[in-house]
Amino acid sequence: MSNMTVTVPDIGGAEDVEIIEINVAVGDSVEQEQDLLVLETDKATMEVPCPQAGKITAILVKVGDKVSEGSAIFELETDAAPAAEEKSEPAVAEPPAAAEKPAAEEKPAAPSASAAGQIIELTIPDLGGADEVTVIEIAAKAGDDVAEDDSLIVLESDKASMDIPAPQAGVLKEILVNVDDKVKEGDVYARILVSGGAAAPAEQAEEKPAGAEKAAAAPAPAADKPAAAPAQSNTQTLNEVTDEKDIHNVYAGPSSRRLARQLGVNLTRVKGTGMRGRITKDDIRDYVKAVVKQAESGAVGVTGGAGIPAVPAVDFSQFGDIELEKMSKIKKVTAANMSRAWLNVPHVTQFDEADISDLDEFRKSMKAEAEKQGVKLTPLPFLIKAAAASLVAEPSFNVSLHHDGEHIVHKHYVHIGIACDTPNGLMVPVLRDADKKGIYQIAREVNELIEKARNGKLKPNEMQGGCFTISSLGAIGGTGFTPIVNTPEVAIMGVSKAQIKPVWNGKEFVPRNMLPLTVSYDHRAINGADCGRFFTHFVALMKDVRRLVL
Ligand code: CAO
Repeated sequence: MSNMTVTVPDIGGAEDVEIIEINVAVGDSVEQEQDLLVLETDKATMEVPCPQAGKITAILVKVGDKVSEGSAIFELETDAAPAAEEKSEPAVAEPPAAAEKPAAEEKPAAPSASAAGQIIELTIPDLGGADEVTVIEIAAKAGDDVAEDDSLIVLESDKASMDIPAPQAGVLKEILVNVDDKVKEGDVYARILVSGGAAAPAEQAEEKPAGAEKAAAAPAPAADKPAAAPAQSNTQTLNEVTDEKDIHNVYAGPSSRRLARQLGVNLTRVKGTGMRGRITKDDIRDYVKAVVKQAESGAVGVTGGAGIPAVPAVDFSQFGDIELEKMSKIKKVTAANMSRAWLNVPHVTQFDEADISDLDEFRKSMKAEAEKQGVKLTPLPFLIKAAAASLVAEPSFNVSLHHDGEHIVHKHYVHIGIACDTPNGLMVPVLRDADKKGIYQIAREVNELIEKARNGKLKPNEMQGGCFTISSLGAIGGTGFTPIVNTPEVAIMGVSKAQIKPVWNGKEFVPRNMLPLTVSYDHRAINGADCGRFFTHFVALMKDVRRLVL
């Protein structure tokens, strides 16, 4: 049994490096090479491993302390004979695997003043002895204006992650590596058009036009062999991160951690979308945007319902095999819109059926003619036309709530949204002035909008300004559903599959083609009687489309 003082190993010459995590407590039994604490510089995180197995008897530092090579950090009781105590010194001084030297922490030297206006190649700096490392994040793209020190790419070895910063401000011309690429010191990873003229050792970043063999925007050479930390997976799935105390398990690079600190973001609450769930700077920004948006929507007069408890995170892998699929942007936006509408709008859904026997007969009789004109005549254009006419007849439906919560916005235009199922998710293109258009024109324009939606070609203005949405699952099936109001609209129609049903005509049951319909509305803006009038009018138009021309 002997005691030894564990000191900070060679960290590549970095001074006053901050302790960001302490992973052990007094009394803990530790293995050789187990992570004891994590250091972080501006550009790199480093794990400091235990030089040999034993028991922690004292922790001599705390999170936030600044340390350098040789700083005492722990007292360790080991099983080794006292004589071995001397041996413990080299174990620390020559750690088996302390964090890789934070090569990127040493700022890559800026190109020479004469490089201003020139395109230079940026190379992977000294990796502190690591042969090859993986590119795990591309933090900028061609065309970006980057400031000096902005992170361009992030590299990761088994033991450490490193931001590779821009040596000087400029316009990024090209990134020559991809995520997952393996790189080594000296590899060219980007080309940058230097904007400033800050003087710096010219040899650090030679100008390409000058015919340099190899640009070297590398940081100062690492004098020492890096210490590598013990192997430890930093992989952290979202579901595992549930508590503040998990902060040291959060998988994020130094620049992300720094940004989180600057913005006061608790990283355990941020979902990582990078490789293996790594939290990127964009994830932090998205998190902040979402929080701000949520806070703002809660402050608007017509909304409410704050303080809804979050659904607890679940690690589904404990129940069986799973795989994570990244949601498309559209699906994420839809999810946010749906939650917002569901939480803010007091919904009422009314049900009815329209007898479309005559309409369907007429439609089918016109199909061939329509096709000659390049128009696909489904029930949808008739539904749109009838909805537009009903909005004109019942203007109480053609409104929105003003965000001040004190006004109703009456619309003197009739634009109809069409919920459209696309490979990327649900989109709602908007047909403008539907009340002023004939069935063929509506059919043609709607088909164009649907095609654009499915090809991802819709422009933002083609998805804006709707007064009322029609969501048709008629081609798929079902007898009815309760659609969610597409805010800031106040009503939406759900169309299900038409079926021949026996209908009592006063004397006998006759087979009629009945179309099941629902209308969900925002009860703050619309009352049941308004909906009754609107819906009855709509159903009457569908039963006898001749009324549409009246
Ligand atoms: N009852 C019976 N048949 C119907 C019908 C209905 N209500 N609606 C459409 N059909 C028929 C059409 O007539 C067509 O058959 P024919 O070619 O023989 O005439 C066939 O079904 C296919 O129609 P379609 O789907 O190509 O075209 P559409 O105009 O009916 O619908 C669109 C277009 C964009 C609304 C639809 O394709 C779609 O994406 N719907 C999904 C909407 C959605 O996901 N909503 C979200 C639900 S939650 O709010």
